[in-house]
Amino acid sequence: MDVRAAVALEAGKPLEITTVQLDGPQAGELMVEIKATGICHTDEFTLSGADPEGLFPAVLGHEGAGVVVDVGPGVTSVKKGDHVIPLYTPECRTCPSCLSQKTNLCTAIRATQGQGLMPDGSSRFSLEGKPLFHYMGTSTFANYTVLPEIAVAKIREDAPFDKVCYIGCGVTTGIGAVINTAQVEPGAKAIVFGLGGIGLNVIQGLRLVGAEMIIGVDINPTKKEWGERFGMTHFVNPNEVEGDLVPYLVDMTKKGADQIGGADYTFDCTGNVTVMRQALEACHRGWGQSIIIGVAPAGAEIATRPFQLVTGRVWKGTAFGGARGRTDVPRIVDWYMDGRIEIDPMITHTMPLTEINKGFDLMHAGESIRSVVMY
Ligand code: NAD
Ligand code: AHE
Ligand code: ZN
Repeated sequence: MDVRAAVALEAGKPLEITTVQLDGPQAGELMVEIKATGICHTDEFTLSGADPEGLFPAVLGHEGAGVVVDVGPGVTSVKKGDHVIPLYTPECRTCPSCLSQKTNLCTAIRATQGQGLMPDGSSRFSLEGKPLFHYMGTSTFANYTVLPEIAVAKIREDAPFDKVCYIGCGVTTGIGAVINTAQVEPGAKAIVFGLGGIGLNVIQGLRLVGAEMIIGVDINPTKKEWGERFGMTHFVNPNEVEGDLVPYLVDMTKKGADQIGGADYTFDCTGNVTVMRQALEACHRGWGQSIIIGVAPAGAEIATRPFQLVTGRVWKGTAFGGARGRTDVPRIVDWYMDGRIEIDPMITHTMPLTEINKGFDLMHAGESIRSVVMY
């Protein structure tokens, strides 16, 4: 069938809004009418050519919400009419990773997903007879997409698509990094580097768990007001700090008898490897944990003196906030619907698919927190 899509024809070029062809769902798959999709920095990372796994031409997008319109043979957990959020981290519940209960990184379909293909090794999307690659197993920059059954979370029907699509990546990643990955305790001191669509959700996660000190760090001064809106207690613009940033941050966290200083938890939400080092080194000696959320370009590597780890600092990473999508995403939707977490103010811009490139321009200019395309 014909569907409308924003196609990434090649790296570094704006998306092309056009009609593409989508084949129906095969066994174990379903078709979803996407009602809304957020634009995450990771879409821009891949479109820019910085992603070592990036494939072109492809239908990008991984932060969607929509309605199941067709199911293939053997699909049992969802039916036509169900409201769903696509999952770039699926949850099969049977692979060794899912069964380990130690990770959310389901491995059931990761190999084909990384090749831009459905689990049977083929693509459902094509343009003028030539296959287009899927992206992160979701391809939400199309008004219809096909997904494996294990890659959707069924959600309640009263949840607004144009808001809960953000739970498909940004909200879950930020809040999950706090709750699942770092397991931050009440009273903790935390530093969040990068106050964009992810960092602000880390901040609201820290507020949710009762962190006492929440320092936000961003080179964009407009982010001070944004951070404070969600619970940040202190703001630091590295460009306004005289001398090294790390000792400055460590000093801020010194309190009472503890004159060593350093945060209990730090979060990198920039994807910049220099910032990742600062985040680790701003942790408290003996126990501070630094969580890497940002994704870094092909070829980039992190570095620090091993002494930083010898003296008890811990470097950890997180994908999708450690969330098991089919289990956790419906609960996060409930938290939003019950008013426990905020989403609406972070969605600063909405646009039709025809204007999706404007969403990328707003991100580049640092003017948006989240842009959402409404189909
Ligand atoms: P964004 O563009 O909305 O925000 C990035 C923020 O970082 C901006 O406010 C920017 O001003 C700030 N920044 C840039 N350089 C900085 C520096 N040197 N020091 C301090 N602040 C700086 O991006 P986003 O959507 O919030 O995504 C953030 C990162 O997280 C990206 O790398 C994205 O690809 C990644 N991400 C990872 C996951 C995951 O599962 N691990 C999920 C979603 C996004
Ligand atoms: N393909 C990149 C890495 C991209 C990456 O790490 N993606 C995150 C999600 S970012 C969402 O906005 C992720 O889920 N990672 C786990 C995985 O299995 O991809 C690269 O560097 O190769
Ligand atoms: Zn994302």
